[in-house]
Amino acid sequence: MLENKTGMIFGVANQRSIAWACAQACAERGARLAFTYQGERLKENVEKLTANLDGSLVVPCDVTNQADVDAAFQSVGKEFGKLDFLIHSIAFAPKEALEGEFVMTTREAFQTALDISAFSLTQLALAALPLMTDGGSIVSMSYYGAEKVVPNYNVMGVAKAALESSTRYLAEDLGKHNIRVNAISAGPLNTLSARGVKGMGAMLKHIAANAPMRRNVEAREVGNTALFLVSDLSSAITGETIYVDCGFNIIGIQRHFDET
Ligand code: 1JT
Repeated sequence: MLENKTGMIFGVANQRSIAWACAQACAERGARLAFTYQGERLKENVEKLTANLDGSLVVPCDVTNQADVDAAFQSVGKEFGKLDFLIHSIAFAPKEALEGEFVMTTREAFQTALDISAFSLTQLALAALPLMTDGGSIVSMSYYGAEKVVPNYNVMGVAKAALESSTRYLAEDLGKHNIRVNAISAGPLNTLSARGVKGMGAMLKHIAANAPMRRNVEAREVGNTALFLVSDLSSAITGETIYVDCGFNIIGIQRHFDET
C-alpha cells in the first residue's frame, strides 16, 4: 500500500510510543522511513528500534531549534529525494502544568506547551512542503482534552485545541499542493508521556468501563489509522480530527455501572 512512498516520523521515544506503532504499520506496507529523535538520550533507543527497517534514516531534531529542523529535512531530501508523508507525534508541557488547576498555568509553561505541541506542526509542514512534490499527507496526534475538560490535562488541552485548529488551516493552505492534513484523537494509552500523569490507571479503568467498546485503545489501532490517513485510501479526507478511542467521545451521559 505504501510501496515507493517515503515518510518522516517525529516522536519515537521507545517501543510503546504512538509514533513507533505508526512506523510499524507503515513499514509493514512498504514505506521507507526517516525518524527524528529529540536529544542524545533517545538516539540509541531509536537506532535500535529501527535497525532492521530497510533503508531507514535516523536524524536528530529538536523542534525548538530551527537549524535542527532545516538539517533534518535536508538529510531526508538528500537520501530520499522526495517526501510523501509526515507523522507528527510530539508534545510537551512542564510536569507542574499537568497537575492542579489550569488557572495556575504560567506564561512560560503555556508558551512551551503551545510551541512544542502545536506550533511545531506548522513549522514541520512548511519545511516538508518543498519535498512533497508529488502531493502528500500530514498526520498529527491529538486528545479529547482539546475539546472537553479532562482533569489535569490543562494546558495540553489548549495546545491540542490549537493543534486541531492548525490542522484545518494547514489543510486549506496545502490542499492546492495535493497535501492533506489530518489529526488523530487517540484514546489514552500507556506510553512514556502518559506514565508521568497522576491518575492514569484510574482513567484507563474509567474508559474501559464507559466506552461503547468497553475497552481501551491499542497503539497498533492508532498506527493503523495513521496508515489509512497517509495512504491513498483517504485521498479525499483533509482537515479532520478522527477519533480512535473505542467510541468514548460520543457518550453524553455515562450508563450506570450495573448496566452491561
Ligand atoms: C503530554 C503528556 C501530552 C501526556 C499526554 C499528552 N497527550 C496525552 N497524554 C496522556 C494524558 C495525559 C493527561 C490526561 C490524559 C492523557 C505528558 C508530557 C507532556 C505532553 O489527563 C488526565 C494529563
